[in-house]
Amino acid sequence: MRPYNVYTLALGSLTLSGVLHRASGSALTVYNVQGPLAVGSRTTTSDTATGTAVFDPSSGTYGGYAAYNPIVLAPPAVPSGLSTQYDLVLPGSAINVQGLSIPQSGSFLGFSVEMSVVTQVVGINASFLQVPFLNLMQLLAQRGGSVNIRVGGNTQDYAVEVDELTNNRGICVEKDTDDTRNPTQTPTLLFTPELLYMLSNASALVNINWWLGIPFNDTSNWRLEIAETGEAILGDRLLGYQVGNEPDLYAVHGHRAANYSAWDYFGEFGEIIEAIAADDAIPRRNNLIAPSVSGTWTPEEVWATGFLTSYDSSLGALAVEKYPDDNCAALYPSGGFGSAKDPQSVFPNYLNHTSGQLLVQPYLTSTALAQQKRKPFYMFETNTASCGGFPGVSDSFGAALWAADYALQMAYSNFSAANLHVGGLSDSYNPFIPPPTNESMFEGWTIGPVFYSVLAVAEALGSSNTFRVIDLNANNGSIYTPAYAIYENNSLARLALFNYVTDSSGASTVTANITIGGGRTGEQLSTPQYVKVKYLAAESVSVKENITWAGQTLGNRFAVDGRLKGSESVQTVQCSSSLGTCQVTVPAPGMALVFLSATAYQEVDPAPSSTATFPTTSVTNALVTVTVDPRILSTSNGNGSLVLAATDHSNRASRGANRGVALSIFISVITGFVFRRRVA
Ligand SMILES: *[C@@H]1O[C@H](CO)[C@@H](O)[C@H](O)[C@H]1NC(C)=O
Ligand SMILES: *[C@@H]1O[C@H](CO)[C@@H](O)[C@H](O)[C@H]1NC(C)=O
Ligand SMILES: *[C@@H]1O[C@H](CO)[C@@H](O)[C@H](O)[C@H]1NC(C)=O
Ligand SMILES: *[C@@H]1O[C@H](CO)[C@@H](O)[C@H](O)[C@H]1NC(C)=O
Ligand SMILES: *[C@@H]1O[C@H](CO)[C@@H](O)[C@H](O)[C@H]1NC(C)=O
Ligand SMILES: *[C@@H]1O[C@H](CO)[C@@H](O)[C@H](O)[C@H]1NC(C)=O
Ligand SMILES: *[C@@H]1O[C@H](CO)[C@@H](O)[C@H](O)[C@H]1NC(C)=O
Ligand SMILES: *[C@@H]1O[C@H](CO)[C@@H](O)[C@H](O)[C@H]1NC(C)=O
Ligand SMILES: *[C@@H]1O[C@H](CO)[C@@H](O)[C@H](O)[C@H]1NC(C)=O
Ligand SMILES: *[C@@H]1O[C@H](CO)[C@@H](O)[C@H](O)[C@H]1NC(C)=O
Ligand SMILES: *[C@@H]1O[C@H](CO)[C@@H](O)[C@H](O)[C@H]1NC(C)=O
Ligand SMILES: CC(=O)N[C@H]1CO[C@H](CO)[C@@H](O)[C@@H]1O
Repeated sequence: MRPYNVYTLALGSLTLSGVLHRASGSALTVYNVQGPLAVGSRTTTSDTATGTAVFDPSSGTYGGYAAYNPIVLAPPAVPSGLSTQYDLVLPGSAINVQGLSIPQSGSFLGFSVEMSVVTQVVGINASFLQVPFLNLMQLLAQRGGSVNIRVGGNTQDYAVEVDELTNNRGICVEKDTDDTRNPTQTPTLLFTPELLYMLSNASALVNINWWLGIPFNDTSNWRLEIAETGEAILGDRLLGYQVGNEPDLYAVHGHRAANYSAWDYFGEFGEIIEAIAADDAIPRRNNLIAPSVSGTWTPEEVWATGFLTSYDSSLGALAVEKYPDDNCAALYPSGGFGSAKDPQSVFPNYLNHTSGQLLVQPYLTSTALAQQKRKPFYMFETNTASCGGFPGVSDSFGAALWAADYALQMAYSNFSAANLHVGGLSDSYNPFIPPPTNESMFEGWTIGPVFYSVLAVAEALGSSNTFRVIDLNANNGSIYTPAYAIYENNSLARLALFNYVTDSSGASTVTANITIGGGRTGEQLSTPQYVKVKYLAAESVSVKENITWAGQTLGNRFAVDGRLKGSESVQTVQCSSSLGTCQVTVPAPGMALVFLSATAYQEVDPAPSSTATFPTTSVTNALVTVTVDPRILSTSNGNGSLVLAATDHSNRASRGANRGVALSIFISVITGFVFRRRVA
């Protein structure tokens, strides 16, 4: 691994001697992560990356970017009376199972990228894509078939599409810095169609599909340009348009009158539908996504307006947005949110099965209604906590277990997609984040533990779009050891077994005794001779580092290029034919993904040699030069104009090397793209 540079060492010394040490007690409080912000009275419970943080080693608390906060909390104590062995007697055939979900796709768990952050994570413009991003997405696409990403958030409502940006720096999105009007500090974003070309070019390399949002701030002057250009440029890659982002917070944010209600939203939605209908440049009129309420209004309040009946033909999907908690008081100390929550005391809220169940409960009526209306139902934006997340919680291994459990709970509850929010450097919950711009010459990316949840869920739900999920209420309903069964094409294929407990002694390792079939009529499947098991593992729920999926890791902070490192380790568990059981252990903490048949396993296990990612090649010192292997590009999804048929890889590598030390990781990406264009 590359040595850390000075910045990292400075951070390291602060963290290790100072903050980290105190963090092992319980009273550590991390406030003002983002620096003071001048805001109005109430602000936001949803997330927008705003402001910049100042790294201030002289202060008692961490003042750097929340995305790299060094806080490590104490894991909760081992619960008493944990039952460490339980039976799972499961029908092999779905015919004998009550309550399975609707069929799910491996892209179920995707991402929501704040519009203002898209040029940090996806690319700068259409010819400058972030290779670590492509690699990460490719890991998911290989497992789940495709990746779905929503580009939007608070910033989408004030975004303006323009032909050209005035301070042309080659970046396709720009903040209008003169704009001080917005009370939540949601910046006005200016973007060019190049943004959409950029997304399209990413989709030509990796199987990524996109959701966008139509700005909704100005009902007398709809800005439909994104819908006009979006589909023309993205074609089938465009999944739909969100119309209204958390309208239930518009009043609180000062974006509408204080009495703004679900009825007002209903009315405005009707108006934009008319505007779209009158716009010949928008070919599809059935792909709108609404109402995206965040809990201030219930979905029922919106349904009560007749929304679903009135707008049936315009709606492609229904959606809500929800974070289980918020860290607003810490983020906006004078924002009227009361006193800041202590991350240590909220940590246990994420470390049990109840969290995901409570999160989906308010939506069960709506997911059933959505099925009746034949519309998918999405959790369009979510993560551990709004207003930046809780440092030490949102970026812990515990959050990875939480997000995987929550996602499978949503899948079981008949949601059809869920998007983990990527908010930027001011947030501690990012699934992935590039280094700050001024560090991009030296550093790699940083992975949030919740990225591993997406990887695990993509594997659990596979790529056949036939997977159905059920919460097994396992271990007599223990909140610490939930388990899900996943059926494919009516046959039991996989199990996801969790253990939220941290116990290095091994005494809390849980064993599931799995029996399949059990003599039921019509059962094709019985307990197999062996099962394959992949573990999501780390030392404790508190750690941010050394997290592994099937023995491989993406790397620690600033060390990620988007490829899994180390050799894959998949356990083979022999089953007992005399007892008819397979005993699978789940470490404390950890998650086990159990593959119950050779087919179930082979489907998601790309042979390492066929792992089609975009390799980076280290050439000089601490610098990394990125090259894109043409064999990989030509076998990757899509067949866009950027894809090379064949080129000599060594040639490419030497081109990178020739550019020498002054080149950043990103410049090399350009080399790749420019080069491709020349030869294409
Ligand atoms: C699990 O299986 C083992 C070995 O067959 C047995 O000793 C144990 O009692 C079983 N556990 C439960 C909870 O049934
Ligand atoms: C894309 O960004 C790169 C890197 O900043 C820049 O060199 C290039 O000119 C930009 N392309 C366009 C079309 O602006
Ligand atoms: C909506 O946003 C646009 C772009 O930021 C701005 O020009 C316009 O004045 C806003 N309209 C309202 C009613 O807020
Ligand atoms: C809501 O408030 C606005 C002024 O802020 C007022 O014009 C309007 O009549 C009010 N609507 C209702 C339904 O009270
Ligand atoms: C489990 O999680 C729920 C919901 O987050 C929380 O209210 C509860 O206190 C947690 N239970 C324990 C024992 O930590
Ligand atoms: C999900 O939908 C299926 C099929 O309609 C239904 O049987 C099941 O009860 C639903 N699950 C939940 C948790 O609502
Ligand atoms: C990057 O910016 C941060 C925050 O302003 C600063 O602490 C750090 O030293 C800078 N790094 C470099 C290499 O300039
Ligand atoms: C299962 O849980 C219930 C309620 O928590 C409890 O009463 C019962 O004793 C438990 N059964 C076993 C076998 O542990
Ligand atoms: C599931 O069914 C589909 C369609 O019948 C078939 O193409 C696919 O191979 C099946 N998958 C498995 C694992 O049986
Ligand atoms: C991660 O693993 C490495 C190598 O095993 C070890 O040196 C390091 O201390 C670990 N880091 C943490 C935070 O556990
Ligand atoms: C890709 O595009 C090339 C040229 O446009 C075409 O010849 C080739 O058949 C395409 N391949 C696939 C797999 O679509
Ligand atoms: C496949 C694809 O969308 N290619 C686009 C990449 O971006 C350029 C603009 O820079 C477009 O011209 C291509 O069509």
